[in-house]
Amino acid sequence: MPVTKGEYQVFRNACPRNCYDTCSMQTYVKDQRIQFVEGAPESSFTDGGLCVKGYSYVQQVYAKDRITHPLRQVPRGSGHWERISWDTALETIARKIREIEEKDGSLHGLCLATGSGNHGITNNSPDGMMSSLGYTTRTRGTPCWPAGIDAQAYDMGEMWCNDPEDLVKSRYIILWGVNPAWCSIHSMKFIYEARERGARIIVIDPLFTQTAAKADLYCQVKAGTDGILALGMARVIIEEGLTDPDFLSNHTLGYERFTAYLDQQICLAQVSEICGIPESEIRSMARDFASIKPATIWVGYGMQRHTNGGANVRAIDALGALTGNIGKPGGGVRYGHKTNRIFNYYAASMSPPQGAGPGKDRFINTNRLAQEILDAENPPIRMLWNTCRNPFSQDFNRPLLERAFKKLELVVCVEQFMTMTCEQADIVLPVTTLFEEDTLNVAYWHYWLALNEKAIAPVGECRSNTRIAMDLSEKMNQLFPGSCTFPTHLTSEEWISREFNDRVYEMFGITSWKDLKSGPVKAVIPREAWGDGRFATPSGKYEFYSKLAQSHGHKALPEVVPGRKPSAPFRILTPHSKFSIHSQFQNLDYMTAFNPEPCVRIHPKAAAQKGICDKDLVRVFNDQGQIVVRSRLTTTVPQDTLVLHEAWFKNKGYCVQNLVDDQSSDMGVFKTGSPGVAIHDQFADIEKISPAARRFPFNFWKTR
Ligand SMILES: Nc1nc2c(c(=O)[nH]1)N[C@H]1C(S)=C(S)[C@@H](COP(=O)(O)OP(=O)(O)OC[C@H]3O[C@@H](n4cnc5c(=O)[nH]c(N)nc54)[C@H](O)[C@@H]3O)O[C@H]1N2
Ligand SMILES: Nc1nc2c(c(=O)[nH]1)N[C@H]1C(S)=C(S)[C@@H](COP(=O)(O)OP(=O)(O)OC[C@H]3O[C@@H](n4cnc5c(=O)[nH]c(N)nc54)[C@H](O)[C@@H]3O)O[C@H]1N2
Ligand SMILES: [Mo]
Repeated sequence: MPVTKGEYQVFRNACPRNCYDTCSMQTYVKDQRIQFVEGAPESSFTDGGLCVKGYSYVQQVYAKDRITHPLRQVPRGSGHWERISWDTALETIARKIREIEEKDGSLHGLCLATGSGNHGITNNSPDGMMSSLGYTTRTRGTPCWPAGIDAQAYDMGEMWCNDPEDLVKSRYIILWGVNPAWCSIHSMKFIYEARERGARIIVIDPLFTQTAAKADLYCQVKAGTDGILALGMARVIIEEGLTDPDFLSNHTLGYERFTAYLDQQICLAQVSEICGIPESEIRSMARDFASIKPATIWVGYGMQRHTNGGANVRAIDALGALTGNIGKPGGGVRYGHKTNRIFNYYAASMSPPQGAGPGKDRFINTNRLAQEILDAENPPIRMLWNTCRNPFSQDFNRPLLERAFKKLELVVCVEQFMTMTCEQADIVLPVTTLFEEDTLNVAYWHYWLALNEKAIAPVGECRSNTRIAMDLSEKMNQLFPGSCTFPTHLTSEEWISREFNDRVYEMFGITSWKDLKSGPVKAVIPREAWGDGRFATPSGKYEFYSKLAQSHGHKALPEVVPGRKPSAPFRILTPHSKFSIHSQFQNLDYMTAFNPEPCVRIHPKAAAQKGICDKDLVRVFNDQGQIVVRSRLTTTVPQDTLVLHEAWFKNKGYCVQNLVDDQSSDMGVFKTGSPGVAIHDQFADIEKISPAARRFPFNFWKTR
C-alpha cells in the first residue's frame, strides 16, 4: 500500500529514461489522478529534485494527444487511421507471425527493433517475447557509448567508474565532451561542491555549453581531435617527470612502448595546431592534472561519437594511468559502469517453443537499421516490431530508412504518441507510462536501485510492454497452440521478484525487494573502481599496449587516429537538448513554452560570410538531405560548425537525421556487438532561403 500524506497517496517511482541520472521519484495521487511528482529525498543522488523533463511528466501522462487505444493505418503512411480493438490488433499480428513462419520456415523475417525508450528492468520483455516465439532478428548494439566502452575494456578490462557522488573529493575535474548541466543535472551539485572545497573545473568541448559556462577553464577543442590533445598532455606529463612511478611499475603494461611512441610521434606544436589549443594551455592543463591530486576526468559519450572516438578515449584513459589517479577516491577516468547489471533479466530470457528446433537469432547493427533492413535476405525482414524506439526521429540516414520501410510487409509500433515512426506504421499499440506499471530501475552512472510502483490505472486502453507480451502469447497459443512460451498470467509482483537473486540482495544490502517500498537503496560499494590495482585485462594490469585491441584490428597503443574527412564546409553537431530526451518531452506544451522552435546555431562570422542574419530562414543541406529551419547567431559555436539539437518538435517537420548518416565509429563491436556511430562526424552547408523561394510551399523534412 502506498503511503498517505495528507490528501495524497504517495507512490514510489523511478524515471526509466536512458539517462545518467535515472531519478528516484515520488508521485502524489489524489482521486486516482497524478497531481504532481518530485524527486525522492532518500537518494543522495536525486536529492529531492527532478529535471525540467521530470517535472513535466504529469502533462505527458494526461496529454490530449497521447495514444490511448490501438490504431490501424491503411495504407501505411496515408494518415488514414482507424481505431481497432486489442483483440483485432493482436490477432492480425499473430496471424502475420504465423504466415512468416510458414512462408520462410523460420522467424528471421520478424525483427525486433528496441531502443532506449524505457530502461525499466522488466521492460526487457519485448526481447523475451521474441525468444518465446522462436529465432528472430534483433537489433544489437547501442548509439550511446559503444566506442568508449571498448576503449575502456582494452585499457582496463571493463568500463567501470567511481560513484559520481565521490566527485566531491576531486581537486581537479576535467569534463571532457560531456554536458552534465543539461544531460546529468544531478551530477552538477557534486561538481559545485568539489569546487567549494577548492577543486578546479575544466570543460573540453567544441561547444561553449552551459557546463562550460560554469567552468574555471574552457578549452575549445576541435571536434574529433581529443586523442591528439590527450597525447600532447601525456607527453608533457612524462617530459616533466610528473608521472606516478609506483602505479606505472606495479599496475601497468606497455609504458615503455607508449613513451617511445610519444617521443617519436607527438610534437606539441603540431598538437596545438591540430586541436586548436595554444601550447601553453596544453602544458598548464597537463601540469595541473598531474600535480593536483586527486584529479579525475569525466569522459562524455558525445566525444566518442566519431570515427576515431574509441582511439580518443584510450588516449584520455592513459592520462589517468600515467598520473596514478585510477583507483583513487575522487580520481579515475569516469565513463559509466554496468556493475549493477546482475539481475536475472527473467523477462528477457525465455525459451523457444518446442518444435522450434535448433536455430539461432539473427542480429543486425542497431546503428544501421535502414541499411540492415535493406540488406537482409534469405529471408528478408518482413515484419518490424518497433518498441521503445523512434527510428524516424533518432536513427541515422533517414532517406534510407524511408526506402527500407517500403520493404516491410507489417510494421507494429508500440508507442505513447503519434511519432514520426508511428506515421510509418500499420498498427500502433498504446503503451503505458512509468506511472501505470510496476518495475525497477538502476543507472549506468550512479549506484542507486529504485522500485517503480503503479501509481494510477493505465490511461485508456494502454498496456505495458510486459502485458503486451503476455497478451500476444495468449493470442498466439489460442490460435496456434504451443506457439509461444511467454508466461501469460504472472502478476507484476511476480515479474519483479523473478528479477532478484542473492547477489542483488547482497549488493544493495536488502533482504527482500519489498524493502524498496520504503525508498531507493544504494549499492554497498566496497572500494573505488580498480581500487585494488587489479584490472580485468588479460595481463591483470592497465594496458597501454593492448594485444587484444590489436587482435581486433585496432592499434595496440593509444595512437593518433585521424578523424573523418570533411565532405562539406561545416561540421554539424546534433547533441542532446536540455528540454528533451531524444524525441521525448519537447512535444509537450510545457517545453514548447520554454523552447518554442528548433534552430540552427551558427557563429556570427560564418553567418556574415553567408549573408545570414539572426532568425533568417535557412537551408542546411548535404548529399543526404536537408533541413529548413531558422538561424540563431551565437559565439558559443565554432566558426566552422553548425549546431542542431536533436529533438522532436511536433508539427515542425524538423529532423536532424536528414543530415546525419550511419557511418560507424571505430569501436563498439567487442563489448556491445556492433560499432558505435559517428554522429558528430557529419558535414553540411548552409544557405539563406531567398524571399522568393519562401513563397513556395516548403515541406520541411522532405529530402532533396
Ligand atoms: N536532457 C537530456 N539528458 C540526457 C539525454 C537527452 O537527450 N537530454 N540523453 C541521455 C543519453 S541517451 C545519453 S547517451 C547521454 C549523453 O550525454 P552526453 O554525452 O553528454 O551527450 P551530448 O550532449 O550529445 O554530448 C556531450 C557533448 O559532447 C560534445 N562533443 C561532440 N563531439 C565532441 C568532440 O569531438 N570532442 C569533445 N571534447 N566534445 C565533443 C558536444 O558538443 C556536447 O556538448 O545523456 C543522457 N541525458
Ligand atoms: N543526430 C543524433 N541522433 C541521435 C543522437 C544524437 O546525439 N544525435 N543520440 C543517439 C542516442 S545516444 C540515443 S540513446 C538514441 C535514442 O533514440 P530512441 O531510443 O529512439 O529514444 P527516445 O526518443 O527517447 O525514445 C523512443 C520512443 O520510446 C517511447 N517510449 C517511452 N516509454 C515507452 C515504453 O514504456 N514503452 C514503449 N514501447 N515505448 C516507450 C517514446 O515515446 C519514444 O517515442 O538516439 C540516438 N540518435
Ligand atoms: Mo544515448
